[in-house]
Amino acid sequence: MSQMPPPPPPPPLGWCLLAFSLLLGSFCFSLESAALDSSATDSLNVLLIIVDDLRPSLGCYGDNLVRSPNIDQLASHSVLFQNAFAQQAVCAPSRVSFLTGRRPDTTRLYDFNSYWRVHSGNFSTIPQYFKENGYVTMSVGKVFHPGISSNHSDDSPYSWSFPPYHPSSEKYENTKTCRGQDGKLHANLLCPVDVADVPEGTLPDKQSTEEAIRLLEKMKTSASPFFLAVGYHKPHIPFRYPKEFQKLYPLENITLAPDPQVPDGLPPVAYNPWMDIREREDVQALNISVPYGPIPVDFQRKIRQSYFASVSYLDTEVGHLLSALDDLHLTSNTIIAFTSDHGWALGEHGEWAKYSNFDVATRVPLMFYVPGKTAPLPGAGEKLFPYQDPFDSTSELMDSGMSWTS
Ligand SMILES: *[C@@H]1O[C@H](CO)[C@@H](O)[C@H](O)[C@H]1NC(C)=O
Ligand SMILES: *[C@@H]1O[C@H](CO)[C@@H](O)[C@H](O)[C@H]1NC(C)=O
Ligand SMILES: *[C@@H]1O[C@H](CO)[C@@H](O)[C@H](O)[C@H]1NC(C)=O
Ligand SMILES: *[C@@H]1O[C@H](CO)[C@@H](O)[C@H](O)[C@H]1NC(C)=O
Ligand SMILES: [Ca+2]
Repeated sequence: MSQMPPPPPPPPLGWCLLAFSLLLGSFCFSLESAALDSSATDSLNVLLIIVDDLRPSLGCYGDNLVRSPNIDQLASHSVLFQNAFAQQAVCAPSRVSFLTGRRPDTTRLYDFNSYWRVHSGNFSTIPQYFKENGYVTMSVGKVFHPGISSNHSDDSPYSWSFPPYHPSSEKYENTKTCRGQDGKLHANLLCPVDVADVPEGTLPDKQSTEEAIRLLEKMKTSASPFFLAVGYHKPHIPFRYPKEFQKLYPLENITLAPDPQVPDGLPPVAYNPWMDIREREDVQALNISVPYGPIPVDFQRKIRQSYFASVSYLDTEVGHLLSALDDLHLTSNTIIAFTSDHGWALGEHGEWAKYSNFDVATRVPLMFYVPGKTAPLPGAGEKLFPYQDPFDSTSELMDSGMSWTS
């Protein structure tokens, strides 16, 4: 792999299409009645939806419990990758890796403490590549990890045409806004809320959807194509979500992980003691032993319930966003990429949260909708997609795509 991406080539479609045009099908996005007219526009727009800590617990990945009708609907028009794995189950290293198309060994970021442009190499990013090729690039919510790993600016000005948007209510995420059993407000892990009662009367992902829709409305009449990245916060902890979503998952319907015990002989290095969960007030009160726990089984069920409820809340926000795209008649000329920065263990082998290298923590949903091109795979794919090298891997994938359809 070369140190820098190749010089900007003429094709306007960008990495998603280039790297993932391995499947060529033909269909119309059923939500949008307008017939596709490939001559209507030269450059497709790109909507990248990047979710925080979402494992593929989604209907479209065969989960029978989780309600995710909007993401499933997107999946039904997309190429869905069954074997997509993040490079590392931690936000900053994973995001810097896939946004630069380089492994953590190259970006030299395994934590949160350095900015790749000064620490390892002045690598271009996917949005930067679009920006340098005539796109208006926009960031809403958590796209780059905040802090020094993106120079406290989400890699501005290199990646974005104007300053990224962050929802104002994000600052309350870790404060005492969760009603506990004692009737008082706590900084809990489990945090179903009445949205009317929380500070500002809204939640970060709702604000991000609203801002993204505002930007889409603005871009509708723009002469330039756009690359809009929308970074959703849920289901990242705390599980702070509108409480009505809890009703979708009655506790009596929630099972434990199929293998909830820490296995005998597990090498300690393979295990991560989920310290971020332990810091929450409701978990602290359980006095769980470090490093292995266990978490009491009724609380395990509650964590799973709240994770799934957060996923359904997220799904609703994705639905609002995609409906707006449709209402604005942009679905016929916008590529939609949907993914997450890593997964999350929900009690499998006694493991919780991210950080480990088990599949549940590293596997991510990944799908691409390309107007007029994509259709779901006829069967589950077997190939690994290691999140690498979007700039460099085009020719091989293009060839296999061509032969697949012929
Ligand atoms: C890093 O790359 C950007 C463009 O990709 C360029 O504008 C900037 O000058 C470079 N910085 C250094 C230190 O080379
Ligand atoms: C990081 O941000 C600081 C402060 O805005 C700026 O002076 C510096 O040039 C940025 N680093 C790079 C590599 O652009
Ligand atoms: C809970 O499980 C029961 C029994 O399988 C099922 O009938 C019911 O629909 C489930 N409820 C929900 C909300 O999934
Ligand atoms: C917490 O658990 C430890 C043993 O695991 C015990 O010694 C301690 O007294 C407990 N503390 C509380 C507050 O229950
Ligand atoms: Ca994350």
